Amino acid sequence: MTEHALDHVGIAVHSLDDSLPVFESITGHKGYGRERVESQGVEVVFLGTGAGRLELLAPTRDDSAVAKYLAKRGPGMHHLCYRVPSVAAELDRYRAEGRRLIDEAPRPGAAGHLVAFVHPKSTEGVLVELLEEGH
Ligand code: CMX
Repeated sequence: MTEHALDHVGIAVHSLDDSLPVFESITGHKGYGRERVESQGVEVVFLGTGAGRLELLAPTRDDSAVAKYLAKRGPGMHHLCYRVPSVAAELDRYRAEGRRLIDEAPRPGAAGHLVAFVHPKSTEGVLVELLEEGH
């Protein structure tokens, strides 16, 4: 079995302006890479490096996945993102295991990385993001 490194933990928040200082205080890291990802209806910012990296996500539209999550569950852990050599190959593997894919093919995510999401109902209640190494 191939080992996959955790790239980041995604945390849903209502407002980056309000929540970033809280997580800067918790982690001791300054936020960086703040960016709007219009295709996902989110604005994101990252903190830290390595396996402890966090991505804060705030909705930019009422109909976005993160807005729906916040309305239903409030702020909190939203997803785990794993780095993989090939998102397409990993999607094939998940498909072969009978898991429910949100993205049938890799697509561009934050910072131009190739990503895909797997439905939390087929991964023990945790939304999984796959991110291609080097892209
Ligand atoms: N983690 C765990 N469970 C989640 C979840 C999450 N992040 N989001 C939704 N769910 C649960 C819901 O609570 C619900 O459970 P119940 O049926 O037991 O109540 C179930 O999944 C289905 O939820 P839903 O409301 O019917 O479906 P949604 O329309 O909210 O869609 C999901 C859920 C995961 C398919 C959608 O959020 C999605 O497509 N996510 C992938 C894209 C994404 O999250 N983008 C933002 C991040 C972008 C980035 O990092 O750049």
